[in-house]
Amino acid sequence: MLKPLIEPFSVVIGGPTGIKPYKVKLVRRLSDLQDFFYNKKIVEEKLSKGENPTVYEVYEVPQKPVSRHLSLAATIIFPGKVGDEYYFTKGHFHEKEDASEVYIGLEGEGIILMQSRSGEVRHLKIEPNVAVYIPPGFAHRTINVGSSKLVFLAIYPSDAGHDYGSIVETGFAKLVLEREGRPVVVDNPTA
Ligand code: PAN
Ligand code: ZN
Repeated sequence: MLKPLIEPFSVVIGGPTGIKPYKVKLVRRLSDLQDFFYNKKIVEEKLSKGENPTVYEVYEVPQKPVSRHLSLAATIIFPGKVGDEYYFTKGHFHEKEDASEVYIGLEGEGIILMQSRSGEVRHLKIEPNVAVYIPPGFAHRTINVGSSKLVFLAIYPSDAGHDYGSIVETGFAKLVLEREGRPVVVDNPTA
């Protein structure tokens, strides 16, 4: 039987939401990331003073979660740090182990940290005119190491799913910290 046709569509890249139009907006504030930054004391201090800045936003055009579809999402990570640790996304494994992903840099400068289930770590730069391939089996987190917002487009199988729990449990083996005004990738002492 023929599968029903999905209407082709396009989005415009750029502007404050990264893509337009979008279907779903997600906002991640400091309080949502409490379990992810390594210096939990600083997070607690900020939150107790009523500081709860937006760390990143995601604007998605999801499709039905079936394997023949691809979803699009723009992520905007604002510039900032918790102590010396740059703002980042939570990071996740795809629930579907064979799901890969492509990120395309649109604005700003960042680092994508990738880590396999067996602990192998890779990191690559993301910036405008750079596309990064994230192979199956690598958890991925994006870090904004610049002084302006980092914007990138993600294209991924719609049924990939997001496993955040493993990252909370084990943490990434590396942290991206500011040292003398520059980003460095160092071992995570708490992982
Ligand atoms: C991206 C991410 C997005 C936000 O669209 O979901 O950058 O990061 P977290 O999901 O880790 O909060 C992607 O990798 N989708 O699969
Ligand atoms: Zn992903």
